[in-house]
Amino acid sequence: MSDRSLDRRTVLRATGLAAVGGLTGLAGCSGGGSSDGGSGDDAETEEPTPTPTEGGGDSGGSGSASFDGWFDDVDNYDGVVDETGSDSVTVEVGVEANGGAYGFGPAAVRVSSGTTVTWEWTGQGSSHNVAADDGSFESELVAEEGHTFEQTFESTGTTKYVCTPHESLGMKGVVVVE
Ligand SMILES: [Cu+2]
Repeated sequence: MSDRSLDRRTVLRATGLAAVGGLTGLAGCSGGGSSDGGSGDDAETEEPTPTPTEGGGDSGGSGSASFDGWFDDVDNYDGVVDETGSDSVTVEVGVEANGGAYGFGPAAVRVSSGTTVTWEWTGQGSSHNVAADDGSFESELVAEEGHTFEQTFESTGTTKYVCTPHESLGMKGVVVVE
């Protein structure tokens, strides 16, 4: 299969080369700049044939990497922190980010299914909450340092969440369960 296509390509290339060679030879013989236009046209016609196009590969994985733009306006997102296998995973609420203490730390975390994630308030940046984008959980809105909120993630998938009052500033996070 590949042999056949290679053969065909070789034949086409040879033909193209012969044609180009002939033209080049002619141009060389005439030696003048006046034949530029003509040879340019011919080169354009030959070119598409010998060029095998191997997949464009346009913007494939970037969408999932940034969670479909979820973190575009989140300045403390620095990749997904891998906490798979950890017994306890803590995310700080109110870390320095997004123009104040308006971040989750880390913004994105990966955990094993069955893991309980504990959000712990730093006491910075006034009142925060933790509210799932899909409505599956929502903490109370509090400012108190040391306050905690827990959520156990049983099923695999990605859960996006925000701090409701600071979502527009970029106080957003993700828990990836695998
Ligand atoms: Cu907040």
